[in-house]
Amino acid sequence: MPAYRFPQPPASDITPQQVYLSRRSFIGGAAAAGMGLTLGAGEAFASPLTGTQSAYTVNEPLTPLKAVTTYNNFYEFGVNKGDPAENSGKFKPTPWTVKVDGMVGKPKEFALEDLLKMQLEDRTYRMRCVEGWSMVIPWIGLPLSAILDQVEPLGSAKYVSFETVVRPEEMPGQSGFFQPLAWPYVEGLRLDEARHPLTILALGLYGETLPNQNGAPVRLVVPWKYGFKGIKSIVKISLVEKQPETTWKNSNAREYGFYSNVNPAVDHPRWSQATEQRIGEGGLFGTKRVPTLPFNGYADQVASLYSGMDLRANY
Ligand SMILES: Nc1nc2c(c(=O)[nH]1)N[C@H]1C(S)=C(S)[C@@H](COP(=O)(O)O)O[C@H]1N2
Ligand SMILES: [Mo]
Repeated sequence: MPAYRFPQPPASDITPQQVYLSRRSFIGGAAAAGMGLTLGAGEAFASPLTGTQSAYTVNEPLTPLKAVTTYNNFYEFGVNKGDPAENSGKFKPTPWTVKVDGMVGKPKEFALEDLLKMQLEDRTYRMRCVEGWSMVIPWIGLPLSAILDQVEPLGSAKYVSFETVVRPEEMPGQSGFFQPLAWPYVEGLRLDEARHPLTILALGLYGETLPNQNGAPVRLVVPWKYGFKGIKSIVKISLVEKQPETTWKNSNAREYGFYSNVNPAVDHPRWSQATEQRIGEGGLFGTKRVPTLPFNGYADQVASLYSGMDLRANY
């Protein structure tokens, strides 16, 4: 990632977030349908996506929807934080299929409709970007393990690799003179990380299908790792034997490793990882920083995956 800069938190006087919050509080109540319709009029909630409440969810102030959808990293649409929202209008997230192949008993192509029909869950997660900022985002998605179970991984499969779509016609960052990364964007997890119940494929946020800038129509979310592991607009998932290549490690292996677990004790070579700025908190030009937690606060659930591992060597 380019030089570190303090983010400028967008204003938080956002009605869609309030609409979402009111709608959530009605879920399960008899008033849901009628009130939802009233609140949704003229808003982006004409086709709300809902999931069952999940135990894997944090109860912390949500980052305003406006910030979640205008302060993004998605280099296929440009390298500046505002680029994905501004340049992703031509991107077509439907129709869509995700191909799951490799060392599996039953390779399968999942149409977006198949994914949307699976058991979706509401998952509010803390998200930590390696650049030093964080958000709290109410995702809707499904455990990645549900997909993996369907394709029946073979004993030889040890890792899972992921690939983003390549569409220079629709993604200006893939067609310009300056190509910041090699495409496709690729990511990977160890199979046990991929199967961990916290790991999800997100299909929506704030009660709506994913905006293009957030990785429509389907992206990975691994809340105990730095944000760049959360690969967007996924077209392929492969079960493999060897540790897969990952985009940021390929781009700069000294600064970005395969594991990328959030770790306040291991600095990035160019800056400390001890604290973070919650986007949208502390006023328009707020620079208030809060401590970063080991594994982004999910240590109780995931630390055992790495027992006996040197987390400084495996960054
Ligand atoms: N394909 C692709 N996926 C990507 C990126 C990218 O540039 N391309 N950026 C990553 C980074 S660095 C972060 S912090 C998150 C940001 O997700 P958000 O914009 O939904 O908050 O997406 C990740 N996934
Ligand atoms: Mo990031």
